[in-house]
Amino acid sequence: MTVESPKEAPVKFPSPLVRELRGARHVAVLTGAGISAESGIPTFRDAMTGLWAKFRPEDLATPEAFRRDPRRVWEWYEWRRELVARARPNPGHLALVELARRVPRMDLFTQNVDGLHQRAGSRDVLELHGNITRDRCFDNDHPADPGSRSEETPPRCRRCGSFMRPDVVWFGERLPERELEAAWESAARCDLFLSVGTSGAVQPVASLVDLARHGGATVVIVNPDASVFSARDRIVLQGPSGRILPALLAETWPERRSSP
Ligand code: BJW
Repeated sequence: MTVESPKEAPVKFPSPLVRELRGARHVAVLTGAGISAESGIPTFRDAMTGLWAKFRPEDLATPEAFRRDPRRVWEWYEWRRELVARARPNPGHLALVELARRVPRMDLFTQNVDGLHQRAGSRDVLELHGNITRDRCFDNDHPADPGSRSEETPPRCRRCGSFMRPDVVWFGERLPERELEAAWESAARCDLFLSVGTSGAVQPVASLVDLARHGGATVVIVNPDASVFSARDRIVLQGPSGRILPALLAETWPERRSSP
């Protein structure tokens, strides 16, 4: 079933979804760039506004690109860091903080590197692709010296002299083991899996939704773009997450408006 959400009309959800969410013991949530779009952070693959509308990923988000032109890659990330620093969590991020209070167990794993879930108040967020606000060195993964950056662009590691780079996962790099294992375990065991604002184009994270389906979870997809929905998806909520998620919570727990 598909729920479409025209811009201003109130969103109505199928009652089986509301019942399943209300009764869920373990909810797993996967987020992608779309959840931060309403905070003003461009997604990667949206045709006109996406971060890669002007650049090819292999020119910027690979170790080879960094080796080829470290200054160019570093400056792209510095520009994005400024966007992130100015951004604020939106109602979609805040709804997930609230959802975690409503269900016995909720695991939140994100592909985003912007830290907006944590700034909204979510705890124990599993960052599968790292965090753009941190640096580590290219050759040895030494963390950045909290004191000061060296003057060069990119700055140099104080310990080994190699270039610093953002602490994110580029194409061809391994995802952090602890986070990936936890996400795998959660997707396989949850009873409801919520996928929010991701195109599902990037592995291995894209496989989590299949894992959840095979494990018997109810899979719910939230995205304004119908092309990401698969025929296997029983419940799709078409619209921006900053609108859909708060409305879903309000309908599932109507009593929460009057609770302190
Ligand atoms: C809204 C909205 C609104 C808009 N509300 N929604 C198997 C098959 C084929 C290839 C591979 C494979 N396994 C691995 C690969 C290779 C590769 C890969 O997946 N390639 C594909 C392109 C085919 N994967 C890797 O290389 C990964 N590493 C790996 O597998 O290592 C193995 C290994 C083993 C042993 C030794 C060494 C290695 C690493 C992947 C790293 C991805 N990194 C990036 C960059 C991070 C740093 C940075 O930020 O710069 O992560 S790429 C980029 O894509 C970023 C994102 O996290 C990721 C996913 O994108 P996301 O979040 O889905 O964004 P979009 O833009 O695609 O979609 C946004 C969605 O939001 C859209 O659908 C909109 O409609 C929607 N939206 N507004 C809700 N308001």
